[in-house]
Amino acid sequence: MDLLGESGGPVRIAGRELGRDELLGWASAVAAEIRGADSVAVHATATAETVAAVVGGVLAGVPVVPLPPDSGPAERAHILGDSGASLLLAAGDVKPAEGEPPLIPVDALPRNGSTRAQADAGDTAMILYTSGTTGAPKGVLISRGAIAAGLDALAEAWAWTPEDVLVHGLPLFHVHGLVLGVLGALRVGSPLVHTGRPKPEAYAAAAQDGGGSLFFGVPTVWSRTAADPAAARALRGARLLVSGSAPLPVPVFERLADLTGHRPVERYGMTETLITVSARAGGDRRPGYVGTPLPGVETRLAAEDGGPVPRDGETPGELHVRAPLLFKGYLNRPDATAESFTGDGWFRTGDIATIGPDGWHRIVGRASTDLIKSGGYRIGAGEIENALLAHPAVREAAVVGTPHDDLGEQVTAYVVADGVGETQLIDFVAGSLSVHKRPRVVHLVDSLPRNAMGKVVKTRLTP
Ligand code: MCA
Ligand code: AMP
Repeated sequence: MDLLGESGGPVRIAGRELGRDELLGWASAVAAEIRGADSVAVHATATAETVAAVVGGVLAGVPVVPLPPDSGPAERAHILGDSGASLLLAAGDVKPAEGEPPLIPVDALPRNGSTRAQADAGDTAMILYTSGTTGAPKGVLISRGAIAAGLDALAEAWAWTPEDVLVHGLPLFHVHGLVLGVLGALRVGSPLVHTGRPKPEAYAAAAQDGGGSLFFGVPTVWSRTAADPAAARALRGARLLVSGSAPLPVPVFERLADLTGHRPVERYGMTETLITVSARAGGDRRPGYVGTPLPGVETRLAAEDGGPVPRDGETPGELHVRAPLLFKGYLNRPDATAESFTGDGWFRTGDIATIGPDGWHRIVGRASTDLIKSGGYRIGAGEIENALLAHPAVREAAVVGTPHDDLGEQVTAYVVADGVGETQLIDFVAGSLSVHKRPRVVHLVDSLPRNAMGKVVKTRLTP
């Protein structure tokens, strides 16, 4: 099955513009290099090389494993080792570390390839690494069919057509920036302007000079835009502003609506489920609500004992979803895959929601304090605790998300340690994990609050 649409506009990224034919010719040359591989890793900078490499994987029918380019050595080694990727696709100036797969220098490949392989809807297109509450990130297996179904549902919900010009500056190693933001444009056929980073002034310039009509951002991007009236006003000519990956604060929704003249469309999803719930281009948009299920998606709420929860718009429960766009499972983790589904086949999102009689969903929180959302990034407390505990001076560590005006939540660590300072610990974590996983705040404390079983009670953590 084909993931890409039959025709489409150019991709502009990092100051380069690739026409459709040039992109497909280049990606086909990548496909010729990787054909038959079990999976390939892509050093996923926001560049044309990344787009060509990912599309090359799609054309070759080879699963792509995007590597966050700033991931520290421990995280990178885990992703490469766990995925078993046999090749690394990157620009030629990237030097693989010892033990890493051999490099295919994407920039050195010709732009006139023609390799295409047959692939089925059930074949894995992407393996996206995402954090759980404990341990190292898990590889989420996403099929071609799920991506196609997810993108088609969004195109319908947002009236997204080749007439749109999609603009965003999100990272190319998550569902938001890569699946929606690159494959979405290539499937729908709309031109894409990637702004490098998602800065308000870059969005404003793309609206005015690039004809941008459809804009994607995480709430941090929209809150920064709302704080920059000149940039926000430049978006008045847009068609649709879409927010997702984390809760959009109501005051940001309202300020953005005042300045841009657009009530943003909010949508909710996960790496494991793609986007499942959204407001519609042609319908109502309500601050604080993420909309109604996309075509083909079923949702329900479950109480703590698994029992049903009324759809009264008030009673919260854990959100469960069932849909053709769900993931195939976690790579090498049948136990974790089984645990994430109920006995009757629904995926447990771990998010707490309400559903109104009219079907509108509101996300009110998460079941676990151990998953943090900072700037739209999903961060597992356990992974950071383990990184801190690797420091010889650290005896105990507990990590939580605390409110942050710009990022939604910030990573905050409580640490029992001897003779080490806060900054040293932040730098130590930065030495093994990605930039956004570094604690912003470290509290050195004498002890951690524990219950009778000896388990840390995170709700009782205070500086
Ligand atoms: C960061 N910095 C730090 C620390 N952390 N410095 C000291 N201590 C720390 N602990 C540095 C950074 O390196 C950066 O430096 C500077 O502080 C500012 O960082 P930050 O505040 O994080 O801002 P930013 O770099 O501008 O990033 C904000 C961002 C980013 C652009 C919104 O968080 C982002 O791209 N988020 C998108 C995440 C995303 O795509 N999620 C989708 C997941 P310097 O300036 O020197 O670099 S997919 C998903 O969720 C689903 C499916 C869905 O629903 O979409
Ligand atoms: P990730 O797997 O990185 O995509 O993170 C998925 C998580 O992001 C979900 O489980 C939610 O907790 C959160 N999330 C995504 N979109 C929204 C939204 N619109 N409102 C609130 N939370 C969201």
